[in-house]
Amino acid sequence: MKTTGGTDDQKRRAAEAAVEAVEDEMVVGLGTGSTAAFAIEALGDLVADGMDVRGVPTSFASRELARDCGVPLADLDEIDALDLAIDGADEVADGALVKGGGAAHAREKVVDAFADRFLVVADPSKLADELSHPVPVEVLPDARTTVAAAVSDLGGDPELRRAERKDGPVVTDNGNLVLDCDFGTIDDPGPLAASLSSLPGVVEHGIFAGLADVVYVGTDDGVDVIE
Ligand code: ABF
Repeated sequence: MKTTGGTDDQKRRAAEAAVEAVEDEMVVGLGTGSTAAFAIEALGDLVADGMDVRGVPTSFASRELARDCGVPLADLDEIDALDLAIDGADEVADGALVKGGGAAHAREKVVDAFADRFLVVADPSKLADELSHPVPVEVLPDARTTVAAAVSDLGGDPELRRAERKDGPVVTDNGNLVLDCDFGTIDDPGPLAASLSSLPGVVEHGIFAGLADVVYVGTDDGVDVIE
């Protein structure tokens, strides 16, 4: 699935602007995806300069990158508080997000929601007037057909996410499957989010409504900050 249309420079600018909010002794949620990766690298630079920071990864990929960048890690269940989370998005509209292009949205939502402040890093291709990106829904493998039927009843068009380079479905870090559910334009994300959450077999969906505190949008010559 295509997760981005922005340039690396745009993503790096957004990520580095968000990392300016990091202070000594903070615990920081580490997002997943190519934009959040630039934030992890910038955090590694701060650690190399002597800052005392720990990161809580949202995926196997962000854990591995943080290790490579020298960012000390903590697990969510061993910390009392999380100062910041810095994470990407597939689409941003009026403060609401669709996430899950990296199939990491279940852990991302736990970490991003727990953080005192959730900073979104994005490029201009992610901005929209209304959400319309297909909503990733992580499902227990056995619930794939029942959830797909329920999504259809809600007006969505579910499609099992398949691995690009392998024959078979994408399997999440949690051992589950992902249904990408096209609802067309989502006029009001809150009620749809609640409906999806209520379906038996749904582990988590990619609508993040009311969670983001700030959106940093990297452009060709700077960063737009949306609060
Ligand atoms: C993760 O990575 C996802 O929730 C989101 O889907 C995706 C964004 O990736 P990128 O920054 O590469 O566009 O944050």
